[in-house]
Amino acid sequence: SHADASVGAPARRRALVRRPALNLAEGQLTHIERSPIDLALAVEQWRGYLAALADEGWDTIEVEPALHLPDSVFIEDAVILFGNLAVVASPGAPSRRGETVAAETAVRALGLPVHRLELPGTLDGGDVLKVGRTVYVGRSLRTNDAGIAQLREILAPAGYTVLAVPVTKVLHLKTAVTALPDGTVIGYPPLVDDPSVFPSFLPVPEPEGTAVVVLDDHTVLMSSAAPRSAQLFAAHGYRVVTVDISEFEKLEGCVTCLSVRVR
Ligand code: CIR
Repeated sequence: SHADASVGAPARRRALVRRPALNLAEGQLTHIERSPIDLALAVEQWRGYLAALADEGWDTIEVEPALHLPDSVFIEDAVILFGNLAVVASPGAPSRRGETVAAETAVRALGLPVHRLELPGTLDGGDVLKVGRTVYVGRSLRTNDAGIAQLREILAPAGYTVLAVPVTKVLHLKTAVTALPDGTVIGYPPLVDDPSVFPSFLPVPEPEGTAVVVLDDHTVLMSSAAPRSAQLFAAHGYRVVTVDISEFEKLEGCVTCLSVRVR
């Protein structure tokens, strides 16, 4: 017999990421005022985000960079995974439509079955919140009814229920709400249109505290800009990993949009 080095080592998981564009500072803004972006700092923060994922057992796979598509770093908007099913988005902002080509190539390279949403339907991945087999989709400035209907048709055979929810106060549904590992939906109440659509809702005290990436059943990744929300999650028994993503927050981005987790 021989020693097996993999025994006892937890399997590493994977996430898609995309390096920031050179013209990141020209990214879309809808609800906040433009403030100067430090590109070097943004790249450093992006590397810090990758390092935090790596420390937590996640390997990152780089989607081919799109150095002149300013919002391409927000890869979550371009492709959505449901188990091993991939859905290529139909970006609501014309400036972002070029982002899906390489995102599709990346999920095909993973060997996943791929579906594609088509215009006139629009849907951004940031509007999609999965909680078990329920998929909440924000009806927003980026995501329309036709996009939601296409997604519902794709997901029905896989046993997912798609529920459209209103989003008027923020860019994307996941700017307002995400979910803890146990399925509790969290959100900063002034930004949430209708918290009553979620069976279990926990208010957080800061706008940057609404976004968590579930790293495992006990651990979440979140912005360092929301320390009181981090304390709240710790009080609920979670281990919290924080990253500084200030340059991306200035562009209405958050921790979730910087990667697509392959589960
Ligand atoms: C945009 O307006 O499209 C980008 N500046 C921000 C996208 C953030 N993505 C997300 O919340 N999923």
